[in-house]
Formats: sequence, structure tokens, C-alpha cells
Amino acid sequence: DQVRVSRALLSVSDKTGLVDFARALDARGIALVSTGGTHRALQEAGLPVTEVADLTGFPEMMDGRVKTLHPAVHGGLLAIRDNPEHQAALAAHGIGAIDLLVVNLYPFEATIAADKPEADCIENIDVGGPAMIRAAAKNHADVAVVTDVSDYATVLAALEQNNGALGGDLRRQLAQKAFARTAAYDSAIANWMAVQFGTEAPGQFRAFGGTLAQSLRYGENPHQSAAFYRAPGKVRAGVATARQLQGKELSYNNFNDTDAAYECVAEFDPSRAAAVAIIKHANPCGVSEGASLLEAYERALACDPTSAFGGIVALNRTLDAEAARKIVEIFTEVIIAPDATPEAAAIVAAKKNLRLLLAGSLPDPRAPGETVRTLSGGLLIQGRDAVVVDDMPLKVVTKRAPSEAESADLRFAYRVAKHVKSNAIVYAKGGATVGIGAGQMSRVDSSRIAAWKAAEGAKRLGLAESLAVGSVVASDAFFPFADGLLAAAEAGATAVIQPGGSMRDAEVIAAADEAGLAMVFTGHRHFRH
Ligand code: 93A
Repeated sequence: DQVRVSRALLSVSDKTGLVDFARALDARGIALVSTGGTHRALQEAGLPVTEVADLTGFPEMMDGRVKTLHPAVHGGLLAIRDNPEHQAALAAHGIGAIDLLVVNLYPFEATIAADKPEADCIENIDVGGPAMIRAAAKNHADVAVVTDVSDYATVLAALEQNNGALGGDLRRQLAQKAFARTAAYDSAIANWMAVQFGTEAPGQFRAFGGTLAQSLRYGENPHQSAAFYRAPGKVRAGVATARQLQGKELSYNNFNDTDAAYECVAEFDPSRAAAVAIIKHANPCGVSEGASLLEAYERALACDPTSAFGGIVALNRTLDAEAARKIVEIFTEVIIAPDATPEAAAIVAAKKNLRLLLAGSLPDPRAPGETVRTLSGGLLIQGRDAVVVDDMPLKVVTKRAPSEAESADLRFAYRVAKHVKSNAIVYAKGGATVGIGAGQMSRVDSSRIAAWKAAEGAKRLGLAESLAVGSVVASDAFFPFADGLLAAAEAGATAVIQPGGSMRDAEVIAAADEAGLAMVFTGHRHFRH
């Protein structure tokens, strides 16, 4: 998998390190070819170098706009070495193969950053450089491509180590980096033009290689523009891959909430139980497992029917008629499921505005991926929270260990807590949430809200005791003090699941023991902001 380097083409705007690098190549007997300015720099350093114009038989023309755009260059970069026809073509046209391409591009980014006139910016759009980079990177099986000055040393070291050859791993790595560079370069041009020409698409997501999938009527609010961009390549099953069977166009908030709903319900293995998540403003207002989707929906709805009005309903199994009939009884914005029976689809069809999305399958909660968020002047990117409670080493920290039923509910509650905005507190009983506290700045406030919801639920059902009695509670992050935990005990929870790791864990554990609670630590936090 080694490529012996006999000839290198160097064409660089940033001439940092150029002479030393070229000198080392020359010392290895590698023939050097280069464009105008680069050629001059090498010649001045006393290095033997051929000008590209001598290769092409054409002078550089039009202020250098056309210098390397020629078969003598691109044939040399693109010819497959063990393809007889390609080799015959090289021979027939007197084209020499190029094994190493060293290019860095016209400084377009620096030119726009310096607020240069439009004509200067346009002139600094490199055409021939990216064309060569792409050619060499495509043909990485036979050619190495260097697009970054900081890789000169690596390449020299590799040549030294392999007796003048470059290995496949390095060539593939360099090729990938090369395409990343041309992609970023083109993004910079497109983004600049969008602003310069005022042609920015509504909600255009800059610096992101996605494709515009849908222009949205507006964003989170009517005065904000918005669009949905689909990530390039194969993406996880979900809103982006779902088929919309019917209903109004999805809005920005629908997209966001539907995604939250489907990601949440995907935590529940459909082969174990049916599960339903009802989401409002990207937070679950009820999640439940059940023997059937109908049962799961009814129990999810019971958690907070007021909030569920106008919500998004996500199901982990094929939507069936009995669940569909129940769901359409109240105003719902979106239903998303892997699939729907024809009968269920017909029931939903009676509600013209209700959107029905069929995603084909459930997203894998363990799949890698990233979340992106913009902030002024940049992007924040992180790996997705792809850890699930089943993979966490749960540790019982109290005198009392949770019962089997409590254990099941603790896991259930922690799965849900992962999808609740911090600070998240989730009460659950029998595989259903009974109170959810979301998005508070204080954990105690989230605890209070969750307990209050559980008490309201009991009132609705005419029960004397809060639904939190006999429940378990999950916290997305550790309890910094015993107060949040004591609030849960007071509400009637009998077991707790939380990451642990507070300075005051000992205090919190002692309080749990005192209250007769069983508590497990997960060792994994589920912040969601
Ligand atoms: O104007 S171009 O798009 N046309 C070309 O054919 C071409 N070939 C190489 N720019 C072109 N280049 C770029 O010239 C390279 O990407 C490099 O940035 C620069 C090197 O020019 P010089 O060697 O004259 O300094």
C-alpha cells in the first residue's frame, strides 16, 4: 500500500516552510514542478524546479486565473497507476504522473476577514487549487495530497521511514483532510456571497454541510425566518427520515418537538413493551410503557393531560387503530411512529390538520452523532448523549436496596429524565411518569413542581393520596444538598436514582437512609440544556 514519490507539484499561496520542505523533497531525488510564484520562490532558493507552463505548453494567463487547469496537470493527478488504458493515455499525450500534490489555496477567508473590496474577494476565489486538491484526493490510491503547512513534517518523516514512499493510511488521512478543506473553503465563499449579495436563504444554516430540505414559514416566533437542513450522508432514523403522511406542513417548533418526542420514546425497546411519549415544548409531559399502545398512551396522558393538549405524541411501535382512535380525541399537533396500520392511518386521516409521520424505524439511542448549537459568532458541537441506563454500573448506596419493582421504575424514570430539560426531576410508578419537573434553575423547584403535578394527578382521579406515593424519583444530576431528596421523600417516593458525585453525597445518603429510601447512583449525568 505504498506509493513511491517521484514527482511533486507544489502550488502554494502561503509559502511558510515551503523552501525547507521542497529542499528535503529534492534531496530525496523527487522532481519538483510548480506554479509562478511558488516556482520563483524555489528557484530563488537555488532548487531545480520545472514551471507548470512548461508542462502544459501554455503560459499562465488572465492574471493567473488559468494556470494549472490543463490535462497535463489533471491527467498526471488522476491517472490510475495500474490501469493500462490510463497509462497508455499518459504515454500518448506525453503526460507525466504526479505522486505528491502540495497546495494551499488563495487566501479567500483572510481577504474577506480584512474587509477587502468585493473585486479582491472574488479574485481570491481559488479555482485551480481546489480542482487539483480534489483530483489528488480522489486518486489517493496513487497520490498523496498536502493541503496544510503543518503536515510537511509528517510527510517528510513518512518518506524517511518508508524509503521515499508514502503509506495508504497517511494518504487516506490526507485525502479526507483535503476534502474537508475544500468543503470549508466553498462554505466560506457561499456564506460570504449570501451576505454580500443578500441572497441568503431564510434560515440558512451557515457553515454546515447540510442540504436545504424544507423552508419553514417561520422560526420559533413568526418574526424569525427558518428552514430545515438535512445532514449529509446517511442519517439516523427520525424526523429527518420520516415520511409525512398527512396534515399541515411541520413548523419549526413541530420539528424540534417531534425530534425530542421520537428520541425519547426510542429509549424504550419495542420488543419489551409498547411505549408512548407526549412532548410539549421539547419536554415530556407524560411517558409510559404499557401492554398495548392504547394503554401506554392513556397512562402517559394521565400524567399531565392539561399540558398534553396540543402536544406531540411519539410511539415506539406501529400505530394501531385502538391507539389512533384514542389519540385523535384530543387536539394533538403531530403523531410520529415507526409505522401505522392502514386502519390507524385512516382514523388519523379524519383529522385533516393532524400531522402523521412514519419514520420506518426507531433511532438507536446508543448511536454516535453530534448535537450542534449556535452561539454568537460560532457553533458549539458535542457528541450526543448516547449513554443509556442499561449500560450504567448502577450502585446501591443506601442500606435498603430497591425492590425489583422499584428497580424497574428507577430505570424507567432515568430513561425519561435523560430527555427532560435540566433541572430534571421525574416521578414514576409502574412504568409510567406521574410527575415531571423540567427546566428549573433550582433542582428543589423542579422537585416541587414534579411533586405538585403528581398531587394534581391524584386530585383529577379523585384519589386521596398523591400519585407520588409509592413512586420512584429520578434526578438528571446529583442532589447537591439533602433538601431535594427530602422533598421527594416527603412527596412519597420510596426510591431514588441519580448520578451521585456531589461533595455532600454522604449527607444525601444519610438523609436517604434516615427516610428509609433506597437509592442508586448511575455515575452518569444527563444534563440537557
Ligand atoms: O486562479 S486559479 O484558480 N487558477 C489556477 O489554474 C490555479 N492553479 C493553482 N488559482 C490557481 N492556483 C493557486 O495558485 C493555488 O491554489 C495556490 O494557492 C496559488 C499559487 O500560486 P503561485 O505559485 O503563483 O504563488
